[in-house]
Amino acid sequence: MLILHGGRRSPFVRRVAIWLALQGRAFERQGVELFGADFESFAARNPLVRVPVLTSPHGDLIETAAIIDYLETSADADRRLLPANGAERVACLQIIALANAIAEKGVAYVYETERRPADLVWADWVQRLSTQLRQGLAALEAQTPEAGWFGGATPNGADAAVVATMDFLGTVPALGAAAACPKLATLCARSLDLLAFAASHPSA
Ligand SMILES: N[C@@H](CCC(=O)N[C@@H](CS)C(=O)NCC(=O)O)C(=O)O
Repeated sequence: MLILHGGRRSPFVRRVAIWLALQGRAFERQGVELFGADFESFAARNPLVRVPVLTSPHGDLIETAAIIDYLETSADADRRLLPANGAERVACLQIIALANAIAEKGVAYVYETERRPADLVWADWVQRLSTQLRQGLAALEAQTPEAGWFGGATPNGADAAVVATMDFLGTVPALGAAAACPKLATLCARSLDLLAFAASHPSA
């Protein structure tokens, strides 16, 4: 049995959860108190004490990109969520890269504004993160389809990454990400019609 370790708010854990579900894989979820009780014990699964970790027949896998590579290469061809090759694969991976980069900056924003003591918050850094997020979101919004999915008639890996990132940013009201990105907001709303997305929503 595959076990996905990590909480519901993490955009990286969510991407793996959506990916597993879209591929129709059975898996269990295991919450982790990274900033609390599990900090020491979780190092046995990931020495960096980060999530996601996927417990698999090959042991504890770390880092979203490597976990996704495992899921893709171990799936039957008709279950894969990345185009096999060519321009379609490049385009799909670039959307995932952009969504991932936005998620990284969003997580940095959350650490700076929610975890750091208020008297130590670096205002210039918060401003820089906000600018990077706004620019990244504008680029992603511009490439978002008016209808359907990045994958066309059915969602692919780009949809998994984009929805995971946007729903995470939705947990940070100060960013107002959805208001600035109507096509992305519509895509996220549409995703909730599918259990593969809805089951792992941060509020589920
Ligand atoms: N590059 C990593 C990033 C993972 C990551 O930053 N996860 C966060 C949760 S959203 C985490 O575990 N943070 C704890 C820490 O960095 O100490 C991946 O894609 O797996």
